[in-house]
Formats: sequence, C-alpha cells, structure tokens
Amino acid sequence: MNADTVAVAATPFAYPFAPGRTALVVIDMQRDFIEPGGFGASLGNDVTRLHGAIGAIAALLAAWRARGWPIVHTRECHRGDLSDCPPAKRLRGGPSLRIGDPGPMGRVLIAGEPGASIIPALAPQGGEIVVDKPGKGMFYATGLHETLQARGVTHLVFTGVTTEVCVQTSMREANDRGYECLLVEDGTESYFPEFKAATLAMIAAQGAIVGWHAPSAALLEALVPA
Ligand code: C5J
Repeated sequence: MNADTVAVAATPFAYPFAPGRTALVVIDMQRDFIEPGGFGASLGNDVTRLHGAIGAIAALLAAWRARGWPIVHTRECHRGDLSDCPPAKRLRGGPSLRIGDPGPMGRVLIAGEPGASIIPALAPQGGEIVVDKPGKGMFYATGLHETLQARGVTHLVFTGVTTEVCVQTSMREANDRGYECLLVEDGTESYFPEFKAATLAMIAAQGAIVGWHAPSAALLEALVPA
C-alpha cells in the first residue's frame, strides 16, 4: 500500500483504495434492463434478478456524494437514427423487441427515451458524469478516458448490470488503460447467477489479473470519514 491508499479487504488480496482519486462507476442501471417491458425482458430474462444490486449502489452513491468524489453513470443506448448501432448488434438473436423498436417504455435503448433512463432510485445528480455508450464497454466511442484523466482518476470501483456483459467489458477496458479496478460483489447483478459467479472468479484469478472484488460493506468500512 502507498501512503495515500487505504487497504480494503478484498479478493484475491487487499485492494489499495485511493481516496479522492477513485471514481464510482454505475453501469447501465437503466429501466430497459431493470423493469418489465424493456430490452432485458425482451430477451426472455427475469428482470427482478437485477433488483438485488440497487441497495448497495444507493449506499455507495451516498458515500461518494458525501465526500465529493467523482461518480460515473453509464447508459447503453443509441442515436434515434441508429447510425451508431451496427446491424450485427441489432439483428442478432431473436428478441421480441429489437433496439429502436417501439415498446412500452418508448423506443428500445434509444437515447432520450424513457426506457434508456436510469431508474429513479439511482438517478444521477448535478456534476456527476453521465456517459451514453453505444457498446458494451464504457470507453468505446465515449471519450470517458480523457474525462477521467482530466480529473486525476486512477482507481475505479465498479457496480451495475449486467456483471458478465457491460460491467465485465468495461472493467477489462479500464484495466487495459491502467486503472486499478474493484468490482462490488453485491452492487452488481446478472440475469444468470452462474455468470456472475464466473465473472467474479475470472477477474480476480491469477493474482487479480483484471482486478479485485469485495462486498460493499468492506469498502464502506474502509472509507475515510466524510
Ligand atoms: C447487455 C448490459 N447485457 N448492460 N447490456 O446487453 O450488460
């Protein structure tokens, strides 16, 4: 641990948390993934499985806000003309609703539509970074790396959905860009519990090859007083 880091009890060993230089990342907690009638449900998933992550994310948002530390919210969504949605993404599989189709929460995964918004319980506040991303990873075609660099961010704490798709992709992208990454175990969820378990195991394998994971309680316990 450096003098300016705090040890968080984590897997596979203590995570060197950097107060003030660590952004909390909340991936895609959007109505289209969490609520009935959206993209997640159109793929045949039980969306209630994702609700388990909301409480831990809300607690971490409160802790970050109390300290004035950087917060990033992402939204997976596309332009209304679908010019940033490759046909390979839109046409793959057999969902009951495709990206851009009209659904109960507006056009599916389209920026500005009700379904693409973040659920009210975790709504972004003024001054927080909100990134609309056309891909699964949060760095692809977003400029986020430059934004984080400008703010002196070196560490990222990941939450959100789904663990094995957009969270894992974003965490791997971040690891390749040199960020020290922690995934919050109870702050992320998947439609498939076995995929969540496998993701946690994969990222921390081989001496934290992608990063660490820890429960939110361990992280909150280690934070310096607000
Ligand atoms: C998916 C996501 N699963 N946010 N998106 O398509 O993980």
